[in-house]
Amino acid sequence: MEFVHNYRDTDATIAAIATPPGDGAVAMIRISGRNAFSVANVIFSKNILLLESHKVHYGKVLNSQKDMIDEVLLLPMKSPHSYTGEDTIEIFCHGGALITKQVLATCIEAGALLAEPGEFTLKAFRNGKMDLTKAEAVQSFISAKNVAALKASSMHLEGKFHKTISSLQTKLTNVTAHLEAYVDFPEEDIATDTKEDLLLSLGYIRNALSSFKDSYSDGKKIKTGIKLCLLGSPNVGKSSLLNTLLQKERAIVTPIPGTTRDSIEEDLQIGDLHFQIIDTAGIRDTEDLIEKEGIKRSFSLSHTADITLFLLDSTKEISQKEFQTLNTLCKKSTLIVWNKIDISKEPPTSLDFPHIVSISALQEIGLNELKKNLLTMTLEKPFSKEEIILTNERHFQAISKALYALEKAKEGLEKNLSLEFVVIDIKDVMKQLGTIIGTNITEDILDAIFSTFCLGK
Ligand SMILES: Nc1nc2c(ncn2[C@@H]2O[C@H](COP(=O)(O)OP(=O)(O)O)[C@@H](O)[C@H]2O)c(=O)[nH]1
Ligand SMILES: [Mg+2]
Repeated sequence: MEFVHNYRDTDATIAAIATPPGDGAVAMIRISGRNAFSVANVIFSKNILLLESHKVHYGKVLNSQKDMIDEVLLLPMKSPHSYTGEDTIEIFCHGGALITKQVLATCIEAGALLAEPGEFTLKAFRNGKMDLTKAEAVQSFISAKNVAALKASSMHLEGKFHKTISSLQTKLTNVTAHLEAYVDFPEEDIATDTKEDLLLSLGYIRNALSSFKDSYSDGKKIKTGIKLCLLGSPNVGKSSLLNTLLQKERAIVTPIPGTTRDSIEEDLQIGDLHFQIIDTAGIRDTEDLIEKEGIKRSFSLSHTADITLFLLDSTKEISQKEFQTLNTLCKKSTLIVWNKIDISKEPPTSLDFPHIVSISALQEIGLNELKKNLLTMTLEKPFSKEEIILTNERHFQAISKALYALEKAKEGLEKNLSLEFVVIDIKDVMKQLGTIIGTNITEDILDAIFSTFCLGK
């Protein structure tokens, strides 16, 4: 067997299993880099160099003793027409976890290096196959837990965010060019018309950046999911509501108060969004140590939740304890849920809360109204797949810094500060925006971004 030596430089030849771990029908091993074809040639039963690119070829993977490991389909892709832009080989083998590992081990034995997380996409970025926003969107796209996250990342994948940031960069370059002309001739004052035009441009850029920044509060929730906490006295129907929403008997329901003592967390899909719903121990005064601890947890879970559903039994008057708890809740993020309306006529008390619904967890009445309330309470703006939404913390940080520098530049120009300083601030804005699309980025930032990727991507 002939060995090909690689060093971990940008065109190192790397290999990884690209399909998820475990047994499956088919698995895929990907090799990319300068020596991808020679590595594949060592392990494949046919001469790769004679095979047509971008066509699938049947053959066998052999180990160094020429024993057959698996019958496979092999897809060679000649540079630059591949995901990474390099010579790439994709091997489709039987999807057994052991077989897949053996095929990969043969590739490594033949000289490929084991890929690090995100290394294929890093190569694609380095080779100009995609800009940084697109590369990052690949990971969000794969890890999307709900339709909204999928749609939000597809906007980035299509390059719309990149295009917008690039066009803002062009505008900033124009503004800088104008200002620098004046910096070179300090004896000349900037014409009022020109100054107005420049301020207008900066205002336009500020608005665009602001709306990106604002979108992050929704974007974060879309990406990570929204935490819902069920809170209320014992026996108001919290566990019944959890079960009804999940459409399965997840939590134990009994007429005995204090049944739920620990919190139960489950995933729930409503509309395009993803929620984590937490059932908690009912709040009451008790001497039971375990229940006491459970109640303490109920409160702290409610404090960290995005939305608290405070359940009340509509057949009963509100208790002193419930009034106490209501006073501690944030009105904006609390949904008051009057339960058991199947056996009551009307909620007994009117409450000064903006979000209130009446339901029957048992008879499944009012659940659509409850879901509608949750969706409107969650997002600042109704989700639109046409709009760019920031879901990435790194982008949010860069936009925030850019916005800060831009405000400074705008103020400097308005107050007739020395234009040199204004130019410095604008260049800072451009630098921050550059880190988003990857024109101005250091190796350690790249490392941080790509190390969060899954292996084989
Ligand atoms: N009639 C009626 N009973 C309900 C409703 N929701 C829950 N219950 C009953 O109330 C009791 C307590 O319910 P549970 O879900 O365990 O309350 P939790 O202690 O708040 O979790 C059980 O007997 C349920 O069957 C409802 O909407 N209508
Ligand atoms: Mg319960």
